[in-house]
Amino acid sequence: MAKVKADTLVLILGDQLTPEIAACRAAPTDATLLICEVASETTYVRHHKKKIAFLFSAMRHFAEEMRTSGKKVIYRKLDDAPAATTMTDAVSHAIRKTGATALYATRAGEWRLVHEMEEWPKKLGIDVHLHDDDRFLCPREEFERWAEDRKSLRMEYFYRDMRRRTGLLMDGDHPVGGRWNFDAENRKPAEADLLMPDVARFEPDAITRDVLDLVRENFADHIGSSDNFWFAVTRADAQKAFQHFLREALPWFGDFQDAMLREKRFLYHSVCSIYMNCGLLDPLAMCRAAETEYREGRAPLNAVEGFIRQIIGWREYVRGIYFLRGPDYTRENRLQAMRPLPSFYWTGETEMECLRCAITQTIEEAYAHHIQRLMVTGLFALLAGVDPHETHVWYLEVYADAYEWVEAPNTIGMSQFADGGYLASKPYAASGAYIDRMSDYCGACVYRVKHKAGLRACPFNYLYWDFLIRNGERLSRNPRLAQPYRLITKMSDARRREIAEDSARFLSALS
Ligand code: FAD
Ligand code: DLZ
Ligand code: SF4
Repeated sequence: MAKVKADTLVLILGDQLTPEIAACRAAPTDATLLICEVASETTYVRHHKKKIAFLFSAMRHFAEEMRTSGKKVIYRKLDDAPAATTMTDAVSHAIRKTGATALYATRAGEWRLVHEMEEWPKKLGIDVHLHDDDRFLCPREEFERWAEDRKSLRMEYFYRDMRRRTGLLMDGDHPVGGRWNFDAENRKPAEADLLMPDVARFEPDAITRDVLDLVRENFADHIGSSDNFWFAVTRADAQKAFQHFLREALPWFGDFQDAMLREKRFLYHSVCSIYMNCGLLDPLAMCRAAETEYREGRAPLNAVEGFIRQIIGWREYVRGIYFLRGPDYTRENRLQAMRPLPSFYWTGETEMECLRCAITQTIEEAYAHHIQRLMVTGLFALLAGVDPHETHVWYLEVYADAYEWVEAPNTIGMSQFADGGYLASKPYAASGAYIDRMSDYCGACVYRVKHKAGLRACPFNYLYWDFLIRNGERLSRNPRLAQPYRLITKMSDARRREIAEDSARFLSALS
């Protein structure tokens, strides 16, 4: 790092890449921005190669953007000497080099780093100003107040509050179209269609190519490949990617939100979480732009409402839960699931076509859409009784959009039901029939989705019942599971034995 004098430093983390971030707004305008590539951030879990490449390139481009706008910037590269293992090391080093007497920073999105930052006022020996991250509609304290007197938290009521607060899709006090939620219309299976749009792809420039070399050299043993890198890495290109989604995919987003196709990895999804979560796109501005598409007749209400609900509803809600439940949330395991994550999650080598497709795509793209995460990889881990912490680490590592505040509630709460129903009212458990209805995976699978038992039967079919029977004590009183538990009470002993034997055979082969 070159010697520079600076009175005040503003630390910008890799997922805070906007000049509107709280610390930047609070600091004096002539403060020096500090952006650091730090080893511990790349290895506290072993992030996917494309995730590291994306973030480092976006950080380097953001530094350029800020310099061009007249800001002073100190950028620390991963291999700059002396090595900085942790964020605290990197910041201490910058303070020594610059003689800075004040540091501004915005609180991180993961407890691990929040705790590290809270030590800084003591450790760094200069004035430290920590600011809440106010890029979210619902501040942490407000979510706590909202949750305080409720027996169970349900996203739908939170979402309605966010609609009222933002005025998005509202006609006065009423939801546009007379209903808050059009989800029931958003469950159509898709058919492979040559006219289906591709995701917006961007050619790596010199900065990205440098980063890709660095990743190849330093992270060879992390999952995935850095080849075929197409993410946007600047604010301008992320905006182009979003505009591409608005034009080419939003009108069909609702209808096919839950669909899965072997040859279409992105369907009509926005593929924008990557950009939103690191600060390149502003979620509220995106929702307003989507609303305009509806108001001006270019996209139907079910699509636009669905898209807006994911962002001002689910995205805000899971963040509220993450901070409300505290740092131990990722250790929740109410179903006491203990199985190690099967090794095919790291290779995609399995005969189950749905899992092969979702995992191979994840390894190649660092992306899978929601239903692949929830109803393929998540569903299998749930039914097989995989330790939810191992599943959580996998999701945090493999997706380019993954940060604990959003990943952990989705994995621990929604997908693995490991918090005992705090986030979701029932486990997302299903047999192979669900995957068959929503995808074209089963036709290409060695297993038979219509078979209930035996070597050729779809494993989801017996694992579903085995999961419910195994967890009967904990789940049978859940009113939303009354119907399957009624069927279980009517099951013959022979059928129960068959389910137990098929499941035991399959699961023991897994390990
Ligand atoms: P779209 O389908 O285009 O949806 C639009 C936007 O809505 C997304 O970009 C995202 O910002 C938001 N959104 C949609 N669903 C959710 C949700 N359940 N929670 C929060 N925001 C949502 N999302 C992440 O951003 N990071 C994660 O690490 C992450 N981990 C997940 C793990 C599991 C087990 C599951 C089931 C879901 C996870 N999600 C995560 C939520 C969701 O799968 C992704 O946001 C979505 O797939 C991103 O793709 P997209 O941008 O094409 O989304
Ligand atoms: C994910 C990530 C990675 C891989 N590397 C860095 C880094 O080198 N420097 C940095 O400032 N941030 C990085 N990040 C993002 C942080 O891990 C993220 O800010 C925290 O996890 C909080 O969300
Ligand atoms: Fe997946 Fe079962 Fe369908 Fe095979 S048959 S693709 S394992 S759901």
